[in-house]
Amino acid sequence: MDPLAIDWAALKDQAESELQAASSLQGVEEARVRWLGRSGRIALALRDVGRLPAAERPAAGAQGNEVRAEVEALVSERLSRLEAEALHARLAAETIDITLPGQRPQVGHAHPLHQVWRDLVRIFGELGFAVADGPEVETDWLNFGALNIPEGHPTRDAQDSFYVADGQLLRTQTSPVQIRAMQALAPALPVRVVAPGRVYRRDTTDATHSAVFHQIEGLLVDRGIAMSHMKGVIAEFARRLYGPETKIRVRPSYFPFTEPSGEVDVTCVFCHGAGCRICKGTGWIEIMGCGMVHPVVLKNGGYDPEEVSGFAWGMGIDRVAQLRYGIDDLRHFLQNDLRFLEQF
Ligand code: 2NM
Repeated sequence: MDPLAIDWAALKDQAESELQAASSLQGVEEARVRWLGRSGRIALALRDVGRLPAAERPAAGAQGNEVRAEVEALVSERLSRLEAEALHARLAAETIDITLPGQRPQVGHAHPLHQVWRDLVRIFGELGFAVADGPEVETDWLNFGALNIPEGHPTRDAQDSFYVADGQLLRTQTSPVQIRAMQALAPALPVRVVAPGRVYRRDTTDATHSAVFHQIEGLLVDRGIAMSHMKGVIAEFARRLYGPETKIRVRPSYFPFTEPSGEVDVTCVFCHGAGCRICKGTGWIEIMGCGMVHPVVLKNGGYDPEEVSGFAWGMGIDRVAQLRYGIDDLRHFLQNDLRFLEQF
């Protein structure tokens, strides 16, 4: 072979094998510069074409241009292959396994006492009673006086109240809310409210007593209200709370703000009246106190006891919750121990 002849086929083979060996985009770029750059192997070889005998130049030049086009094509082919491989690798690496269990968010729930609170409010709501509320720090007058509990009355001693200042105290019952409701509504009729809430009495805390507990009291005032209405409402409430077979009985009792007054028992929710440990063999469980609103209380609420009458009742929310969940110690409800609370 002519010592000046250019072996284009060999150049092309060498370029091809270097490009095949380039395994990264950077490697291909380096090979491109090496072969196709301004002083790359192909440019240099094309320069050599000028030193060939004139007769050989056109063919050698044409062959050189062809090889350059082929190497250019090889470069772009190699680039797109490597780009495709990189994309596939990325897609494989970024795959998420949708069958893996996710991380569940921790969802909280209402305190067991509040679950019972909401149930009771819902049932009375279905029976037509609106919710009323009032402050936990009350005046002596609304907590006691207006409710027919004058100074010196033994009921005051029994509640051994927490007085704060200026004749104010932590309410010992939610009844002052009922007085407030009457005063706000009078002379409109009917008054049909329940007052759920936290109350305070200076009790020595033990399994069955707490200085802080919860009550829901109800009040209905209208013309011509009799005890039969009271028993009907309470019986329906008991059926909705404990089931359609539930019966009630009302025993005589005493409250300063009602006359007559009664205690309401329901047939035992555990033995249905047969007698068990929970009802101490009686078949009955006490759930609330009730009575016909005392004329003095109606007057303090802004109503004329000659014109209207009403009934009221009060029950302990904590006690309903204790019965429902079988809790033997009231203090569990107040200690905020998650091991306890998470069970409800
Ligand atoms: C009870 C029992 C009986 C009661 C009375 C009143 C008011 F304000 F109307 F006079 N509110 N709640 C009442 C009656 C509460 O709790 C054992």
